[in-house]
Amino acid sequence: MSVEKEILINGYTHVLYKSEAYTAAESIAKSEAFYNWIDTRRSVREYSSQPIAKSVIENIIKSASTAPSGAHKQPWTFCAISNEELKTQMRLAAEVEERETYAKRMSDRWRADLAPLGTDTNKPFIEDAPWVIVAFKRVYEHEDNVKHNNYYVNESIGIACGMLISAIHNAGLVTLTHTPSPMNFLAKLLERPSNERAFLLLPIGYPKHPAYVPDLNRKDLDEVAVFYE
Ligand code: IYR
Repeated sequence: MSVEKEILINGYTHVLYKSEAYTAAESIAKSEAFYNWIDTRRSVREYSSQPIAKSVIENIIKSASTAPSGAHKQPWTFCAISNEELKTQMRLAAEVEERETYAKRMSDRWRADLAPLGTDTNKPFIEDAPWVIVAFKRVYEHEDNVKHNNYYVNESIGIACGMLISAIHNAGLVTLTHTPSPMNFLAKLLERPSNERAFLLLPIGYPKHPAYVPDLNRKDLDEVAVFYE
């Protein structure tokens, strides 16, 4: 049987999807190897200032931008910052918010939940890491001076950030998800347009040597999954 390279659906071209042809055994082996590899990822808070080639950052962002998104609007802008002055300004502004958050916005329970992770109001990683990425969600787009809301914006950028984190791990680098709250200072500092809202700040670099991470356990499969067979 000959297979068409492309077909029309609703008048729009659909191209043939080339799937990876693995045997069942290969799929089992690959899924296990992937799990074992991604299970080595950790959020790291201590960074070396060793530089990273810009092309690595570009590839990481291109990988994130392959994420599925609502109506394929790709409602994200990834700002990559290596400029020392900007990183210093971001650190200072983030620490102002964090001091307020830790002192006044967090409940006692929240502070207690964070204690094992060793987080505090100091954010040296924003300056120490050679690159910082700030992911902005694009709430709407302007077309002919009309605002068009994007769809499932939080879901879309959340998935893209997950893929960004995996791409960072794949490159042998480390990151962490920093969520200064509120984050409006980031849009101001980076002069972003009014349709963009800061979503997540991620330092990217090599870990300091030695670097330490909290002694955490991950939930077992039966705590995170329910099978209906
Ligand atoms: N927003 C702060 C505090 C913080 C909150 C949670 I929930 C964490 O899991 C870790 C830190 C920060 O980003 O450091």
